[in-house]
Amino acid sequence: MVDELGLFAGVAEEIFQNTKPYRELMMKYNCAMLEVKTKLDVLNSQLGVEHESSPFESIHCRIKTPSSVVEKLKRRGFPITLNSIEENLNDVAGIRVICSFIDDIYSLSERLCAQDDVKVIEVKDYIKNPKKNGYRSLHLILEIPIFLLNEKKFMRVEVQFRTIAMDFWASLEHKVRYKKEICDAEAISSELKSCAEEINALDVRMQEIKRKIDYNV
Ligand code: 0O2
Repeated sequence: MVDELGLFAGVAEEIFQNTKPYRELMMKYNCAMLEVKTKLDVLNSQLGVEHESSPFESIHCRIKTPSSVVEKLKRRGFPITLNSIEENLNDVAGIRVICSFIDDIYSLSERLCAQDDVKVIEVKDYIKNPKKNGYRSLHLILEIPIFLLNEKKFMRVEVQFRTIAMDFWASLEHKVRYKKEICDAEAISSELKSCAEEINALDVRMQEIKRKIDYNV
């Protein structure tokens, strides 16, 4: 059964999807996402040459779907309008950077944040301060200028940095979170939490091995 808000959200999603202003806004988010991705690619190439190994393994970009935009605004109690998207959502444009080692996450993110056209709005360090469920990642909310035909506009982009192991964990946990009926959900959550601790211990050990190899100690 669709409630009144659900029905409204459905209509809003349809309107968003089919209007030019919405497509224009998403085009701007897409441009900002490409700007940040290029910055990360450049850093990866240069650090790769200097240190003979690239800091990230893979990079994934996505623009939130209209249904996901509407769902998040609705869930947070914000108006479902274009202005509200820009004011209230930080992750319409999202980039996920997957690194092998925790140190690479910090060196890449520090170099990105130090660039003079990047404004750091927020840093959420779920590696140093993991979520209760065991979730670990470093999240940056950045603002970056894009240059359009007749304007310069600042747009927000969320960048998530994770190790391969953290990403493996988060992908499975994401599935569990969005699945409606799960048998023994409590046991699964506690199993996942314990896996998150093991994964962290492994990330730390792998980092230490790399340090020994790099510095020959
Ligand atoms: P989806 O489907 O991945 O896009 P903010 O965006 O800063 O206003 P929010 O959304 O609470 O506030 O920020 P937070 O906690 O930094 O989470 C943003 C995103 O991080 C989430 O987006 C997920 O992608 C990821 N994330 C955060 N916590 C968890 C977690 O416990 N498990 C997993 N698997 N991912 C997590 P969305 O919009 O929730 O979802």
